[in-house]
Amino acid sequence: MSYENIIAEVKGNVGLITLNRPQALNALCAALITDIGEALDQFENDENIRAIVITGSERAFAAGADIKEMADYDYMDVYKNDFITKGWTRVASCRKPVIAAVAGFALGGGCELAMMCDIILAADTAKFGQPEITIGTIPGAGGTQRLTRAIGKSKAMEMCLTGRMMDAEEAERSGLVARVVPADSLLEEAMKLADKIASFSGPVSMKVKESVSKSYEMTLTEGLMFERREFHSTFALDDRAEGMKAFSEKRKPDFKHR
Ligand code: CO8
Repeated sequence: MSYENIIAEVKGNVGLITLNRPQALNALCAALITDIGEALDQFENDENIRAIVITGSERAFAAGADIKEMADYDYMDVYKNDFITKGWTRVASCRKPVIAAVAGFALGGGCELAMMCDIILAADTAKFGQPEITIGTIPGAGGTQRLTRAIGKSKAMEMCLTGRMMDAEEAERSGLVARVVPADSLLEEAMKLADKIASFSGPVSMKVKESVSKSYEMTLTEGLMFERREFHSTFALDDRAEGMKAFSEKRKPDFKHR
């Protein structure tokens, strides 16, 4: 499958999307967002894919929405078309686990794209920021919401109100990223992580993703009930029976992803 703005590849049981607009530091033009959505559709429809990695280049994961593309929009253009919502929500609505492997700049929409993923793995060169205020606008795809939930109000306010960038070490300390790795092993580490996830039962990892994601949306009581019902539902899976049987028989489980 070939795209203009991304490279989409299948590597074993992992779908890999590499943002590929080097001339614009992977700025997220509308066509690139459409490409990501189509690649995710393909990966979600492929039974053999059980984890997805989204990455950029050494220099930039993505330097934000394409400022040159949006510069001439007026209010009615963005309001009538519900600019941003279309296409963008595709990443957050993906049911399979998605890892963002971030090196270099993850700014504005780039930081928001990373935060729509389930796990952020950062190279030691990564820089996160919401610089929209410096160009007279505000984050529009989750920067004021997901960043605040990830790192807390004070730091999120500081970043969104000043546009300051956070380096990888601070991002890990603040809970924005899962782990920092040397830049030259970022993709290898991300693929290892994705392979590990893909080695487990596909429907079970989807249930884990759905349950953890619900913790953002529900009260604790509702979330605990949701989790318990999902836990109960795993008892309908062949993979749950196989996993527990294999443990008793001291062997590796042979998951069939059903
Ligand atoms: N949009 C369009 N082009 C960009 C962008 C961008 N966001 N970022 C970089 N580029 C282009 C530059 O214009 C330049 O192109 P050219 O060579 O033709 O002049 C090329 O990429 C290289 O960039 P620089 O020369 O500026 O490289 P530097 O290393 O000097 O600087 C920076 C790197 C600091 C990343 C700098 O490019 C920069 O500040 N970029 C803009 C960052 C920014 O403000 N991002 C937020 C954008 S607004 C946003 O994301 C709102 C999100 C809303 C949700 C998403 C809706 C789609």
